[in-house]
Amino acid sequence: MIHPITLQQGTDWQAQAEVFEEIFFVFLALGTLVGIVVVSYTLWNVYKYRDDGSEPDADFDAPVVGELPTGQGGPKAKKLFLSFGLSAIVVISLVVYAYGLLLYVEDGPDTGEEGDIEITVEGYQFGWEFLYPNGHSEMNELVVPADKRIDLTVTSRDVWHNFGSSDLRIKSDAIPGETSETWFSVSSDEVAAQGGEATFRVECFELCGSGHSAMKGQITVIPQDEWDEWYANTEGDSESASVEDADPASDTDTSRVTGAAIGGVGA
Ligand SMILES: [Cu+2]
Repeated sequence: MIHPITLQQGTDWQAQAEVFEEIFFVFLALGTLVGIVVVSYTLWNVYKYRDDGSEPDADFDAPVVGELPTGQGGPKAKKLFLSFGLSAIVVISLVVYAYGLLLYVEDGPDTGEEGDIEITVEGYQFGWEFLYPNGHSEMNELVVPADKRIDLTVTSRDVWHNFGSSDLRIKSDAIPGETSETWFSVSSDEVAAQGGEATFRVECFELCGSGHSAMKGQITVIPQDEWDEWYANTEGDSESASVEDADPASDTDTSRVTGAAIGGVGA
């Protein structure tokens, strides 16, 4: 039922996709159960109180359409309170349960001393720039290690965008001058299942201009050791980035400086 993408190896983490899947199935199961009970009980009563042509008992207190069956404390009142009571219990339990899970979706799992990887995502017409803590930036491809919690700070350098991946069930506004947060994590099991490199499509979910539908990117998840090596090789960028920081007028990298500054505020 649950796609293995979401399972976090050796931890009690639940990825967002897994949480949403769980909520969906709990609501589906309960809705089906309640539906079966209500429809069966209705049909049973339709049969029981059918008009069979005979005269009703003189003392039979037949319900009237639209009447609230209070029954003056009689058996009908018990049924009313029972059905209201059960409905209230079901609804309140679902609200508390779903709200608890959604709080978890907001906060993410506790990563302990391991720490997270914080990346700034900057949308632009028409693409995505990913800025790493060391100043390295990637266009349209976010390369991250497996089994790590990845924290994204999402913003935009021009118009409103919306960063998201349907596969990972993540989605976050990208608004100029503002930041929003989301997180995800992919297990090494999933990376192994996809042949050593798991890829997920990234799309823009806010109509942002003529190139909106082509505003695609990719999240690539690789094993931790491979990622460490890859990341170490991006170090050179950080020096050039800091040089560029000193010169915000430099044309192509103004955006990078802006992104880093916004990332700093958001962090
Ligand atoms: Cu867009």
